Amino acid sequence: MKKVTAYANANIAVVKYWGKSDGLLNIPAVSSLSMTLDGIGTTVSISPSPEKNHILLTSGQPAAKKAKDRLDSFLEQVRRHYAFEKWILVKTKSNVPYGAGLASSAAFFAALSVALDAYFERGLSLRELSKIARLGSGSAARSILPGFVALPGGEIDHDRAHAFCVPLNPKLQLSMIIAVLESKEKAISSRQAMNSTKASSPFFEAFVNSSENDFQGALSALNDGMFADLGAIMEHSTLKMHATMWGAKPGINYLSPQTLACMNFVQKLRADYGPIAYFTMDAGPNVKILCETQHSDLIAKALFELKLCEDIRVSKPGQGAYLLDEHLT
Ligand code: 2P0
Repeated sequence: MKKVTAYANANIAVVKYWGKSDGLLNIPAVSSLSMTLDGIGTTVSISPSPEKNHILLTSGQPAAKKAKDRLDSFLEQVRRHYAFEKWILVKTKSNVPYGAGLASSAAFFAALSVALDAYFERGLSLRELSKIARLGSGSAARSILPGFVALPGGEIDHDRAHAFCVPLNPKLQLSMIIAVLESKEKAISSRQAMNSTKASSPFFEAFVNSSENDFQGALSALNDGMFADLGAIMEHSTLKMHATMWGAKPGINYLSPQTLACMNFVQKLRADYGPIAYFTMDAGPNVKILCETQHSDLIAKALFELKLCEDIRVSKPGQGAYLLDEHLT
């Protein structure tokens, strides 16, 4: 029986994607920039389905209806662009908590796209794979690629909305510390929250209009090796994104008291030691801290001593999505 397996790392946005310019094609309203993590991600195996429908097993168990419906609509979309006829069994296993703002859907759809390509023997380019992954999840388009990755957004079509690798000045040796404060699934999905923000927040237009400046600034900071500039842009983009959500009707809040305590911790680090660490948060309370690798162990240790975290992971820039020889059972 034919089996294909792929793995993709999660990624964390430095310049945030929030809102879509095209909901059907899942094209982001703004350009975004992320770091692909190392060793934090999802494996996906594909084999023929024994039934006349697709099947999704998560860690060996039938997936929740919401996840299965999302898989079905993704496969339907993919079929429209890259025709295929078969029913498939998708098995997935992740070391990222699902739906907790830790980019689990990015890793899943990136791995699934690479696995589908191999399963149907298409030999698609990374550019095409990124476009397919984007149909599943905007952030997944970035997890196809390694290191620092950009995804253009705005009024662009399907062909142009693919990720590309961003050159990094070799003097920048960066790490991301993941402070897992809560690993339970969020009450409102990013997709719902984005759509509601776009429809009702008076701040959304300002977020979109000011994002290109953040994006260009981050590209320059990476190219010029300016860590403090990159970190400041990341915090600015993050806080604007959350402020935009707070302005939705009803307001959307993903942050918790522990999130604010972590943000204060990072600000205190800078007050005491200079520009060594910057925070970002996604669609959940968990905090990610960007730092230079030389400081990552000390910062992680100080964070641990705060006793706020369920788990702390430290990650360097990781590889793009790739095929594996071993399959999920
Ligand atoms: C990002 N996030 O740039 C932003 C920042 C969360 C906050 O992309 O609707 O799962 O599937 O395209 O990619 C999370 O949203 O949303 C996300 P869809 P996605 O990483």
